[in-house]
Amino acid sequence: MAAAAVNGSAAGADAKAAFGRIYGTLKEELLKDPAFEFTTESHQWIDRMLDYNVLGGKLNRGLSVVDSYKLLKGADDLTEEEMFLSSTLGWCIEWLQAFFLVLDDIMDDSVTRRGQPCWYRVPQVGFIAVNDGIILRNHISRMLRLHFKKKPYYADLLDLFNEVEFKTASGQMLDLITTHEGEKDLTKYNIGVHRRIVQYKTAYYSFYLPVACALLLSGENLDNYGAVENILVEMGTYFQVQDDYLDCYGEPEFIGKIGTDIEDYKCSWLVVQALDRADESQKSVLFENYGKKDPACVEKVKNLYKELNLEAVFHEYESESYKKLIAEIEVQPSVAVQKVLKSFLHKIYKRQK
Ligand code: DMA
Ligand code: MG
Ligand code: MG
Ligand code: MG
Repeated sequence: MAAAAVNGSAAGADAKAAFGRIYGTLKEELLKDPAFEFTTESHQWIDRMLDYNVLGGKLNRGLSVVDSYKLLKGADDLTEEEMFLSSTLGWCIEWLQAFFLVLDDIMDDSVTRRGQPCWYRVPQVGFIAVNDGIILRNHISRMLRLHFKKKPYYADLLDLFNEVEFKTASGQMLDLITTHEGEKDLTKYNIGVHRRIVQYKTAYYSFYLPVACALLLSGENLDNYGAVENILVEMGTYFQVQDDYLDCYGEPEFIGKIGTDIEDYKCSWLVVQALDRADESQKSVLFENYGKKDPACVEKVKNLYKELNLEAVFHEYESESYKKLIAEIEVQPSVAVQKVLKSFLHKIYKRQK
């Protein structure tokens, strides 16, 4: 591949556009996969399914691979090949996210995602969404094989994606089994339970994975980056607390999804904070109304959150987490690594969606 430099000084929008063009290439390759004789119909199904589920998000995770790689290299200018490979890994993470979200929305009984109906709610999709999720996951292996098989770090890359996928699925299991119907017991919810769920279901794939991909691409050995992993897992925990907060306080039109945590009896950061602060009569309001579909019950829970001033509790948590993370980042020996971590943190600090 020609080593023409991509203009790295271009603004964020340009970087996003360049990243977006690589999606087109990857999709085309997957669609002409020689392993299958696609009929026109199946071709169109995959094409539409990919556009519907892989696109439309913020692309934070995917773009972070490219940004992190640039910072580790210490140069804004990437060769065409470096740009292509880092973007491909970024898109693999976006595919992984699409795979988890398609299935998460079924399990959470969600209605909208990224401003449109959840994929399984689209007429003629329904349970086919389960298999589409599996196809999305399998596409990752195919993209990695096509573009990285000859690389010395290929085995590490496969191992990384496998490990992170396992952690995420385990986190999803923890998230789902704590809400078991018939065993509803709010007293089992506490900050330790919440922490374990969110680290596994969100932090590894959303934060550790993008940086780990950039490190492997830079020829690094991940065994030497345990401290970086810990910081990224902390950052991911903070990110999921924001997600829990937005589930209740975000505007659905703006965040693109309608919250379901109260209805679903989730071990959300908000309910954990409420339990910590509620007196006996407030606790009984929670016990009676949490985890019910009835909008009047949901409203009572939200009113209680207001009474307990959870918005202020969240804002306090937000600035405290930021300060703690910055302090941990600043003791990292490598300035390039510090830059990678700070850049990621600044993408999410005080996010509104
Ligand atoms: C999402 O947790 C975790 C994964 C692995 C998709 P969630 O159900 O709170 O996410 P969302 O609020 O986006 O449905
Ligand atoms: Mg969900
Ligand atoms: Mg979920
Ligand atoms: Mg959520």
